[in-house]
Amino acid sequence: MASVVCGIELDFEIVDFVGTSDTLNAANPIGKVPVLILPNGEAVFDSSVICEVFDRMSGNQLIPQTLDGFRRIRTFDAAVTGVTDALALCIYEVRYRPDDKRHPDWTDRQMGKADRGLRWLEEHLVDLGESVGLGHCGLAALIGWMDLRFEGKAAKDAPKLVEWADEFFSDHPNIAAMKPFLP
Ligand SMILES: N[C@@H](CCC(=O)N[C@@H](CS)C(=O)NCC(=O)O)C(=O)O
Repeated sequence: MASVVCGIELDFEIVDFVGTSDTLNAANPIGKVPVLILPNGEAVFDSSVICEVFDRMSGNQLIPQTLDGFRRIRTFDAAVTGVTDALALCIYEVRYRPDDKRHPDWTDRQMGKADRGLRWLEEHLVDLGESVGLGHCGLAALIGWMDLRFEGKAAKDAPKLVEWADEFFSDHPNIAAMKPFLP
């Protein structure tokens, strides 16, 4: 989504991050997606770093450069990332741990972080401002991903965010085309 905003064309390669992928681990030792491979073959990883690279490549199309704008959007994005990370940990608890090793209190703790983060995002939607940038892309990606992995949760717990995303995707079909999907 951020690449679309910045007018940067990418070739996409789908890799399996659930199992062990030598291709992914060679590009990112942490074994996580996304990874950006530059024309010179260098790898850039962690979505926040990739977005900062896009931002610089595009003359700051993604991140405001005023102190106040920077603080506002980076903090908004940190909340999006925090919700995503907490929900991902809930998925991993089920995906990677056998039944008898699961710890519901720990999962509840992560879900509490996600729920507080979603409420915070609803209260701070105004921080996004008019110009489409990092905060819009992060939130749109989060809601798109929740649709896949936590069907119905966003509509129940964060209806304002879903309303915002519906309008955003309908206003920006080129960004909507980049919504998360299951291969
Ligand atoms: N902080 C990283 C998180 C990326 C992340 O957690 N990606 C997940 C997929 S949504 C992943 O690759 N998980 C595989 C794993 O944790 O082994 C980022 O924003 O790039």
